[in-house]
Amino acid sequence: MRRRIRLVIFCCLVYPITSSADTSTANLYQQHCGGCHGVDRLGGNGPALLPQNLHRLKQEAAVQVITNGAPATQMPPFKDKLNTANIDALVQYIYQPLDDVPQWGIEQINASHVFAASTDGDVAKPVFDADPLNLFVVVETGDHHVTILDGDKFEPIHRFKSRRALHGGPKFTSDGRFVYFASRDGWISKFDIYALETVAEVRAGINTRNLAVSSDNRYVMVGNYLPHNLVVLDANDLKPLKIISVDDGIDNTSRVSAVYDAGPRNSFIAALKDLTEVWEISYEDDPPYYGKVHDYRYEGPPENLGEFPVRRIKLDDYLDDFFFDQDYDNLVGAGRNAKNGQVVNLLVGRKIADINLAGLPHLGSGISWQQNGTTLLATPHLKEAAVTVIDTDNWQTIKKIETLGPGFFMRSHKNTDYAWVDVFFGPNKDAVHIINKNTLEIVKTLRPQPGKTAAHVEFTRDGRYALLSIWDMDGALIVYDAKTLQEVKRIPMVKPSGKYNVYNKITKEEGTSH
Ligand code: DHE
Repeated sequence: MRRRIRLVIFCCLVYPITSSADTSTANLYQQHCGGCHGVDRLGGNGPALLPQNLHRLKQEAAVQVITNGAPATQMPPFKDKLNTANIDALVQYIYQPLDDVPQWGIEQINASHVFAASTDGDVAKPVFDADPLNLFVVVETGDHHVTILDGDKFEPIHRFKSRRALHGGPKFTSDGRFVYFASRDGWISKFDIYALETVAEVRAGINTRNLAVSSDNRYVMVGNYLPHNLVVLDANDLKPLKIISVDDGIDNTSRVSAVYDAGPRNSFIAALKDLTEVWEISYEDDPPYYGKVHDYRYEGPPENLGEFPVRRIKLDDYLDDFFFDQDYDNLVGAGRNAKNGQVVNLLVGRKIADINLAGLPHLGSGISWQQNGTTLLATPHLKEAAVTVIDTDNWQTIKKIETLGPGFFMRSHKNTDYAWVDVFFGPNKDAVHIINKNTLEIVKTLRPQPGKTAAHVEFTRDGRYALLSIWDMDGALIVYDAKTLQEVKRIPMVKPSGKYNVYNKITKEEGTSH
């Protein structure tokens, strides 16, 4: 019988270690794993380690991950610190169910909610002089801060403490005034850029993937690893409106891999980890009929029961990672262990093509541009030293550009001839390639700070400058002239991860993530 969301007290989120585990393994876990995966196994910088979140990973594979690390993640190898018996014991430990599975329902979300109503909308215009649409929001993961940077003068105008471990791109309201952040431990924060103040916060999950904001600025949707659900928040005050449990209506639940706004369709699209399905959730007032909706799936005020219906698009394989084409008609993505990528057409609701995309793109890493009347898509790979370029007319790979190593991020802008791609992993992590979008050749490889990871580029609103991060506690944001490729300025920052230009984000510029 389906388990309804139950209430539990907050302390079980902090100390629910299994009583059955022997103390020495529990100590090992705390010593080596708890710092990232949570002392309670509920996730932190790393994902939650519970049987219900691990069922796609066989136990032998888990032994390999602990021994050798997980490619393309922050998971290091432990083979020099732990012997085989220790690793086996840890695997047994993380596949043990917790005595009490923590729940995070409407009641807990409401109890976590903070809303500073007095600062919301009181300020009619920005409290600073800079162009509010050419600001950069820079996430500094090194000390959990965010910097608001003037994109004309390249000077910080404000810096504030964020929640721990923000991950994924912050999302903006369509006028660029408000920005929303998600932390890996479920905190959603809304920041007023005009007033330079955080106006609302809520904890929407225990272990969260990311958030999306509806194009009509009314809703925020949060995708969670734990619980297995999607949470709809009111975008104004971040109050929870509805929880949508992610399940197949029979017995299987799923983690959410990521959720995105598909503005032209007035819907959110969610990629799932444990079901071979993609979900579309309409946010229209008069939503389309997607078929019978199971009432048990929802928690929230009764008046929201019929809203946010789910369309389940069934696939042959998992779709862990995807990006949209520029029209939002197609999803292009791949499963974590898939041999091929797939194109899912949202109009007809099924896979329409297989594509040669085996090396796993990082979510949101794909960009597009026009060439000779066709739209090209390009993405780096987490498992392959290459950038794949695809012609979207026929979904054929027209070129694999060899790089010095697997990469995380690729960025461009319609006003530049170049696309920038990092080499995030391996001995060349300090290298960044610059690719000519017309010839599809690497024209230059920069090494801005030898030995230090250089990654994630974002352009100014006019595309004249490219800003690149040095991912180090003693790091920097480096501003390049996007035409001459010469360094213009270096701004010290504490491990700046992503940076997001307000104008490029709200106009859905083709060279950046949406
Ligand atoms: Fe990310 C975006 C998933 C590891 C930094 N990453 C995203 C998004 C997803 C995702 C779902 C899109 C969310 C959005 O913008 O709405 N990331 C994953 C993974 O599955 C993976 C491989 C393993 C994991 O730990 O979850 C992973 N990501 C990392 C890192 O190790 C990085 C480099 C450092 C960190 O902060 O954890 C990292 N991811 C980022 C950044 C973005 C991102 C900076 C936003 C890019 C953008 O320009 O939009």
